[in-house]
Amino acid sequence: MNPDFKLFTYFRSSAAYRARIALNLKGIAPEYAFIHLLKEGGQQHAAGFRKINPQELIPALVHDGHTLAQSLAIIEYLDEIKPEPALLPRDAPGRARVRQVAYAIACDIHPVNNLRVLQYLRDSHGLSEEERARWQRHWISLGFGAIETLLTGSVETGRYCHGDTPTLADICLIPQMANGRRVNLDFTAYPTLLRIEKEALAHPAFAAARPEAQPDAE
Ligand SMILES: N[C@@H](CCC(=O)N[C@@H](CS)C(=O)NCC(=O)O)C(=O)O
Repeated sequence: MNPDFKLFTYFRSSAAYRARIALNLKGIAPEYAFIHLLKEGGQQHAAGFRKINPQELIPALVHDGHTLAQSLAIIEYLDEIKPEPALLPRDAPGRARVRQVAYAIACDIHPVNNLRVLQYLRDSHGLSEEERARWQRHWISLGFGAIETLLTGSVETGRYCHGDTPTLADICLIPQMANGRRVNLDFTAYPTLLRIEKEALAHPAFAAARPEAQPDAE
């Protein structure tokens, strides 16, 4: 364990899953602080955690006197303080392409399916569990359809989303695919995503970051 790094995480959180993959790829084994998103009305809303992240979202990372939140900011921070292995390509068009995939997931798919959104749909609009799952499938499939087209049509796609090594794009993709599986998304239309997922989950850094491999898994 590397006690210089402390990650606030929850096994089922796909944003925390991104941070866990990045830490594993960098060979950093942080101390974990587990924040249960459902127990006690959601431990992310407790006063103690609000001081860590006023957004009341995980992940958060404490390192070297800095308290960071937002998974992509955390991952780029890790990439800057420990540049190898690089999580972004060296060339500007490559970096833009990797970020395009990452943001399509982190900015467009994930936010509308977040726990607090689903709780609002339940509490203020009376949506049932199945209606909320259908909502999630709708937004995930819309995003995955575009990403599948982008990746399949590009010579820059390799064993991973960009070339033959994991990047920020894969770090966002694999957790989002896990979320899709939780709501029984049909993956038939995404053969390239499935191929990349298989490749990634054979990588120890991704395998060790899976929700079911976490100490707080239920
Ligand atoms: N854009 C943020 C999203 C963070 C986020 O939404 N985390 C979720 C778990 S995946 C969360 O903490 N949800 C708690 C809630 O909705 O109350 C990031 O990338 O870190």
